[in-house]
Amino acid sequence: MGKVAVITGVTGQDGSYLAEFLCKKDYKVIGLARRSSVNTHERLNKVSDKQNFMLLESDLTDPSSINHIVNRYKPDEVYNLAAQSHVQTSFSQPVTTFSINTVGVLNFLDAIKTFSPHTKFYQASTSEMFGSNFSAKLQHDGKEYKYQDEGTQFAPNSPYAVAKLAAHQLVGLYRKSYNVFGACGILFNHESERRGDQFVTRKITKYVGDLHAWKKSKEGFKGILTDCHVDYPKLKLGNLDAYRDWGYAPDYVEAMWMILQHNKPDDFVIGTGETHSVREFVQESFKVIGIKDWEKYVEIDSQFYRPCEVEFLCGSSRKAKEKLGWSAKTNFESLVRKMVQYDTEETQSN
Ligand code: NAP
Ligand code: G4F
Repeated sequence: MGKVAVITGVTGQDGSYLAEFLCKKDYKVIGLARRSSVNTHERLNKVSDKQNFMLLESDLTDPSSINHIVNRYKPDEVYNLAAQSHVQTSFSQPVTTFSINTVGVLNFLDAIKTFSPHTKFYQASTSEMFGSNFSAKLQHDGKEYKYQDEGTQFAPNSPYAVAKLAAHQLVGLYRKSYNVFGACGILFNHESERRGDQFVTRKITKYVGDLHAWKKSKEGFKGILTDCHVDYPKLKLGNLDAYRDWGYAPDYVEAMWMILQHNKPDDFVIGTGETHSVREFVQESFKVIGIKDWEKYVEIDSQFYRPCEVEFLCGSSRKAKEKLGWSAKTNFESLVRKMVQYDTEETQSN
């Protein structure tokens, strides 16, 4: 058996892909999940019966459970992916968000310092920490290219981002003060067939999948959907003009692993370098099922606007490419197609 890795947030999108990735690399994988009154393990179908996968109950906000796990298993690597990860929720639940996203990280860092100083720690930092800031350079065609990289100043615009920035800086502090191998991946938005449906991409692709099924079930359906008559509930969205750099989650969990294999603890921006608006995501999703006049199906609803927005994100991963050999493999169009196709399929097995 290879190294021992602990994954917090293993029931989430990234945690489940990372568990599969590390199991294939012959790690002994210990996934941590908090107690729930309902089953939250549906994303773990592909690893739950693997001999080298084990699921333990633990809540990130409870130091005794974290101390126990770090002390008992003394893992080679910890991937801290657990979080209250929904930005809008952080405005209505700021204290919970801080408790999980900052204090939870501190619980782990301190446990490593005290019980297992050799353990390498990966922290799931986020492009949200940049808030409204970006860097810019002039391209050959005279146009300005706006991006964020490791040199861009942080200016968080939500309780979520402030909490994540505090955690990011705590990792740096434990690295500097106690020599803990703590590294952060500053990941830009990454999506997949397993993305939670509160996030805008999956909300859109699930709607498009359901609409497609409804259209198909209608009498006389012949294939391409050009019907202009809409008598189906509308898709309610907030700000369509925000730009995000959307990548594919399985590509990104590989970057997490590469970050911990680097010869020193460091921070890396992980993104595709391409940015699209929410509007473009909607348009592209409807295009997959043959609908051009998508506006007919979409309604703007102010409840999905945030008190403070991040308008533009586009990650330059030059450092990750040079030092880790990582770059995104999946482009925007392929990502949207994968998600829509999954949500239009009757048998879903991803
Ligand atoms: P996700 O699907 O929302 O998963 C979050 C995970 O955290 C879930 O397994 C959740 O468990 C767990 N969790 C929440 N509170 C917990 C607690 N108190 N104790 C233990 N576990 C807890 O998020 P994701 O998209 O996979 O993202 C993974 C990490 O990367 C997060 O830290 C997120 O903030 C960060 N990030 C994500 C992106 C992105 O675009 N996906 C970009 C940058 C950074 P339950 O199943 O019980 O809810
Ligand atoms: O899908 P979102 O909720 O993702 P957001 O806020 O960018 O956060 C995600 O990515 C971060 C990395 O940058 C992660 F750290 C974080 O954990 C999470 O994974 O919203 C994307 C954009 C926003 O501008 C939002 O205002 O879509 C806009 N939007 C418009 N209508 C909507 C909606 N967002 C949601 N969730 N729901 C809507 O109806």
